Amino acid sequence: MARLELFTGLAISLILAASTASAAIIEHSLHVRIWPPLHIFLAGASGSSRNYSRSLFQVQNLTVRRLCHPRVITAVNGSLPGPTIRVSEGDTLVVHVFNKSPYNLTIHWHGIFQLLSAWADGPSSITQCPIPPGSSYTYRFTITGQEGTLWWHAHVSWLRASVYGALIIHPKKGHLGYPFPKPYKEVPLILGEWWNANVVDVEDQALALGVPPNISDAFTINGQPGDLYPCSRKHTYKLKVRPGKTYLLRMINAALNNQLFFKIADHKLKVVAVDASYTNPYVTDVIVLSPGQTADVLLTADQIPGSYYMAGRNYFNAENVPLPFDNTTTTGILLYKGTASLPGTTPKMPLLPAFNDTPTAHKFSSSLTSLVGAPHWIPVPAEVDEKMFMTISLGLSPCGGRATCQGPNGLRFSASMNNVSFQAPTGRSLLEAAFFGLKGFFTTDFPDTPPLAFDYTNRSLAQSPLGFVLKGTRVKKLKYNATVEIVLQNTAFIGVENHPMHLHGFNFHVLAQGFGNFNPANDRKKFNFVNPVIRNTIGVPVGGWAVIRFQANNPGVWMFHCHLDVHLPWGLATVFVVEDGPTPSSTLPPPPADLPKC
Ligand SMILES: *[C@@H]1O[C@H](CO)[C@@H](O)[C@H](O)[C@H]1NC(C)=O
Ligand SMILES: *[C@@H]1O[C@H](CO)[C@@H](O)[C@H](O)[C@H]1NC(C)=O
Ligand SMILES: *[C@@H]1O[C@H](CO)[C@@H](O)[C@H](O)[C@H]1NC(C)=O
Ligand SMILES: *[C@@H]1O[C@H](CO)[C@@H](O)[C@H](O)[C@H]1NC(C)=O
Ligand SMILES: *[C@@H]1O[C@H](CO)[C@@H](O)[C@H](O)[C@H]1NC(C)=O
Ligand SMILES: *[C@@H]1O[C@H](CO)[C@@H](O)[C@H](O)[C@H]1NC(C)=O
Ligand SMILES: *[C@@H]1O[C@H](CO)[C@@H](O)[C@H](O)[C@H]1NC(C)=O
Ligand SMILES: *[C@@H]1O[C@H](CO)[C@@H](O)[C@H](O)[C@H]1NC(C)=O
Ligand SMILES: *[C@@H]1O[C@H](CO)[C@@H](O)[C@H](O)[C@H]1NC(C)=O
Ligand SMILES: [Cu+2]
Repeated sequence: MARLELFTGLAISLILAASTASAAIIEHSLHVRIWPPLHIFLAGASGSSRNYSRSLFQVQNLTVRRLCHPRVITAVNGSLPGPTIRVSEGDTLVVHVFNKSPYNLTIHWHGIFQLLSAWADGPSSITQCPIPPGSSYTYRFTITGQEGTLWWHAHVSWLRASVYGALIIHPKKGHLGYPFPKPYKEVPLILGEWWNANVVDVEDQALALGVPPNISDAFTINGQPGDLYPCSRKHTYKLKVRPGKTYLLRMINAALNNQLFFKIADHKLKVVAVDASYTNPYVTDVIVLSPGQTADVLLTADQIPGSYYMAGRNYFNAENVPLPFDNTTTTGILLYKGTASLPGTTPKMPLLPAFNDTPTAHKFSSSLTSLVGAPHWIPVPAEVDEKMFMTISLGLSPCGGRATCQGPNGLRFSASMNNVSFQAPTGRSLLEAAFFGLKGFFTTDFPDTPPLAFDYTNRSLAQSPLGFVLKGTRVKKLKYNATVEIVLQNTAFIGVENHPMHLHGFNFHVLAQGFGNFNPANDRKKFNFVNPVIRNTIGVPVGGWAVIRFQANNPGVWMFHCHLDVHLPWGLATVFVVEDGPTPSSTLPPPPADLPKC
């Protein structure tokens, strides 16, 4: 029997109905908070007219001064980060993107379901060919069944280093509102990564040589590195707060290659949602975000009025990797109104976790649970149609072409899932190829299990020849509405590392996660079927595993990939091709007329 504690604080006992029941629910006594109180849950309004929100993105060169020098970056509407988009759940968003940059461009709406609008998802070569310089494309999609903090970013080469911004979905007017007291103010807080060099050059150089790329020079908060870096006093984000008030920080990790710890000196933080899914309130002094992840965090200005640093730095967890990493610290200042920041006084600095503090990172990510009954909450799909076991590996591949690679034995660094290193198609996007039935762009033989079972996380695998991998454009086909369970298993080829795996088109439930090799006999018992966290990006623990479930209720072509931009072009990706359903409302419409051509 499960003990359910109402949001109101009331405690009741409830046997969960058979629809979501599983052995685990019945056997274990669980403490579950449910929101909203049942009488509110039964209420509800519905409108039929649709609201449009139109936006224009001008993407072009921008010269900004950072770390003592002027630099040219690619940016949207002349700002870093780009503009924040605010919509209400149910709205249709129309964004005209004009590419005035010198690079091929696409924009991805990270975490948006894109129900029947896969053509607007954005990953280059997957759902569209890129928008060439001097051209434009209009992204058009309706946002249904989700609310909270998401974001948009470039999904081609490394451009998202500076082409990113917040996408905030408010609850529909007249609906339930937030499952927590309305905050005094809402503040986007975007963590980013800064390069002094041109990021496209950094990526091109690394891929030409087949070696890991150069590292970044700074981290940023809302585009500002903060005053621990040279010449950056003026480039420090400041948040002024009123004593006693509560602020909703809409946090996003937009960094390319680094997971980050974040703290504010002396202040507790309360997580109320991640990846635009409400969570049980989780009080912590540290936030841990992988690239791609978001968190809605309540901050109450309840300390002695003064100034406090907020700070972020690397959670660097790669083992056996003698490479340098960005070990710098970004800061912003939390300033209580009415307190002058006196010259010569420095704000109080939080003590950040050690770079390799995996216990802290794991405690954060494994403590999050979904808020049962909150708006858009859905139960875990009970029946599983497709069971997959996917290894996630670094490795080495043939150098290819006439290039000469500087990786071990003249090979190139690479990455794979189930021993397939993903190769993007050329000439057409996968979605066009799937939609029009074009042959020769992909095969549907992505394996459900790795070709070989081995001791996946044994550290002596580092130099194993089994880490050799070939490229292929192999996808997994799914019937409309199939429920999919995936065991994600990291391997120790080259080295172990936490990989943030991001699924396009769907949210998933995270049933369990752990270290070492997944052991079905023991680890299935740990599955949370009651209130597992719901997200679109999961940091698969370093040298460990995670299990996710989702329902393929959206026809289209959906990428599933590592959100570290160092691993994505190495091939750490696969693709789901979800078939149309039986009705017009489960059938993907044809592409818009302005879909870019290759
Ligand atoms: C459109 O917006 C109006 C005003 O904000 C709101 O009352 C209405 O419910 C919205 N309609 C839909 C379908 O979201
Ligand atoms: C971007 O800038 C254009 C003008 O250059 C403006 O019309 C548009 O509203 C801006 N977009 C956003 C989302 O702020
Ligand atoms: C934009 O920046 C790139 C790289 O710095 C440069 O090659 C290009 O000439 C610039 N384009 C314009 C229109 O300024
Ligand atoms: C990468 O770093 C190396 C060593 O510091 C430097 O020589 C090279 O120019 C850098 N590459 C780019 C594209 O900035
Ligand atoms: C960061 O790395 C540099 C170069 O590897 C090193 O000199 C420095 O001491 C490191 N700083 C910290 C805070 O670890
Ligand atoms: C890892 O593999 C090596 C070589 O096969 C073996 O000797 C060792 O016992 C394994 N380590 C563990 C922890 O199982
Ligand atoms: C992966 O495939 C390559 C090429 O076929 C093979 O050499 C290697 O042993 C395979 N590794 C694993 C772990 O399956
Ligand atoms: C898809 O599955 C959901 C719930 O699992 C069900 O309500 C819906 O009817 C299904 N749709 C189709 C077309 O099978
Ligand atoms: C830009 O995209 C086109 C079409 O996909 C492709 O042919 C071209 O090589 C790309 N350019 C660069 C610099 O990647
Ligand atoms: Cu990765």
